[in-house]
Amino acid sequence: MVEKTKSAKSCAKKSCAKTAAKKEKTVKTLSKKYMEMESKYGAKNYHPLPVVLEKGKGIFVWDVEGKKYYDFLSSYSAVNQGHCHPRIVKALKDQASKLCLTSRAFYNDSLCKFEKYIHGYFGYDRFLPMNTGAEGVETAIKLARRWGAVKKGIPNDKIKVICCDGNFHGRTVTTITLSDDPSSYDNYGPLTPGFIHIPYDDTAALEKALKKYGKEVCGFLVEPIQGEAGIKVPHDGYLKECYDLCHKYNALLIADEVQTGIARTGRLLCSQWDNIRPDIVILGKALGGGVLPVSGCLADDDIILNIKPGEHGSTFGGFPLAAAVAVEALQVVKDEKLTQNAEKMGKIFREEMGKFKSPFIVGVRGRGLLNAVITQPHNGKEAWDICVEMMNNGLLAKPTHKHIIRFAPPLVINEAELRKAIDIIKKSFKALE
Ligand code: IF1
Repeated sequence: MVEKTKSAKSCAKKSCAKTAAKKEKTVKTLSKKYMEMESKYGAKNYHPLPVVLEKGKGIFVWDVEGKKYYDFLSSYSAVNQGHCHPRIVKALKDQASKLCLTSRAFYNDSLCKFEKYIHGYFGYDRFLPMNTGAEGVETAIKLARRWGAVKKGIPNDKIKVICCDGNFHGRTVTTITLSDDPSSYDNYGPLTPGFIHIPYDDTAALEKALKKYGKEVCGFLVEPIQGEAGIKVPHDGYLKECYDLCHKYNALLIADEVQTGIARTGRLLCSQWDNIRPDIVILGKALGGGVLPVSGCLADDDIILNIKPGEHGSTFGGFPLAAAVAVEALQVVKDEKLTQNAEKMGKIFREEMGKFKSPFIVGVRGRGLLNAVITQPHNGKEAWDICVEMMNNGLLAKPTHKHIIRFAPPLVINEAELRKAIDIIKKSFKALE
């Protein structure tokens, strides 16, 4: 009997191991199928983490095998309100059942309400709606250049915009011209003239450039915190110093708040940390509530009214569906106090990760819920390996510039969820030590 039980047991153990292996194999099969499909038919302009997502709700996403993950990327701050927010999805469905698209050849009853709402929300005279963040940046550059030509009297072929090393403003030919990362601009042919590069977080460099080129400078384009560069938080007062310098030399301060805006850093706009009101504010990402690309520029009349009818636009810019979604996306930020929550949760994240000792970690930085852990290779492992380990443990994040891991969950995360996520992060670092 004993013998039999033993063999029965070992057989049971073997079969359950086989089932587990089979399940493991099955578990991988569906993901593998989709990844191979993309590998066969898709352009190869990305290198995603090996996870295939099919559902999102709040701070969580699920892969095609039903595994649940904390989303700590939030589609690079486009999902601040959480995945598939019920109110935002409802606004989308309700509008979609009425009227989706009219072009700007005609008026509609959705865009005007959005324009009035966002005027009252941020306190600028007007809003010029576009779709992607890059289009928002392009629009801001055109607004500033037009203002420079018409209001400052800069000769058309002399107009200049100052921008910062380490920036990320998009992937169009002009926005890659702003980049100092060859992988962004190399081998794409001639780039757009009229840009001056200076170091980020260096007021003296800005003053020097304005002293030299000031008469031809229409604007200074800057991210209040540099996202792609690795969540680079400038010194306190940097933006205020830049704002004062720009106005001293009659140039516009253009804040790219595509990633830092809409409550992400613990203020409605990151610029508010320095109590300044930029001359042009570029919005995108979370303006679309994580369901649609909605972007655009906020500015006052003396800047925004220099572009006349027919001189700029976009088929989908501010279309009824986007307008309805964006109003609800902004209202959710207010109703659910996401700005305050981002500041509170961000402090907990930086405090906990700041105390955590790991041979991989050389620093933690950020503002609100836009944070990064700066790592160094250890034990032959680096940031990518940590992200794969976190993925296996149920949390998604991705490195930028090889060694910097960005952690940016949806702003709806509560303290209990944040602490559980931090435990997963710590466990993953520990596992690779
Ligand atoms: C990708 C980066 C982040 C932005 C700022 C404009 C745009 C972005 C400050 C353009 C977009 C996105 C692009 C996205 C990954 C992500 C990103 F890694 F590319 F650099 F967030 F840091 N201004 N950033 O961050 O907005 O046209 O994309 O709507 O290209 O995969 P977009």
